Order: sequence, then C-alpha cells, then structure tokens
Amino acid sequence: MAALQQGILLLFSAFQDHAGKDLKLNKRELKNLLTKEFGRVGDDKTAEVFNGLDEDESGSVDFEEFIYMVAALAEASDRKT
Ligand SMILES: [Ca+2]
Repeated sequence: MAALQQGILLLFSAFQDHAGKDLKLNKRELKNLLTKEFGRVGDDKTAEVFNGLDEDESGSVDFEEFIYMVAALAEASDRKT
C-alpha cells in the first residue's frame, strides 16, 4: 500500500475512534482525541482549536475540517526541524 494511502487510513482511523457513528467530532470528542494524541489539553485550548477547525460553524468537526488541522500541524512540525 502506498505511504500516503496508509497515512490517510491511519488518520481516518484515529478520527473515527473519537467521532462516533455520526463521523463528526463535537467539542468533547475533539478534546479526547487531542488528549490521546498530544497529551493533556485544557478546555480553553480545546475551544480555540475547535473554533478554528469548525469552518462552516456547524458545531462539529467533520473529517475534511479535521484534515486541515493535521496539515497545519505537519507544516508546523516541519518548520521546527
Ligand atoms: Ca463543521
């Protein structure tokens, strides 16, 4: 399997683990995901990230919106090295 395809499947699997049946993250689910993947995250930071991700202001973060966060994080960590 191509590396990119594998990466996307991993991302989707992490997203799916937290998003539940509706495949959308609410604020609590996003906090769980951030805590699991990045360590303890406060409510203020969660709200900040959530509001930044919820492009269409639907009150939830879908996979497409979630991908933007991953891309931004990848870019940020790329700059550090
Ligand atoms: Ca949304």
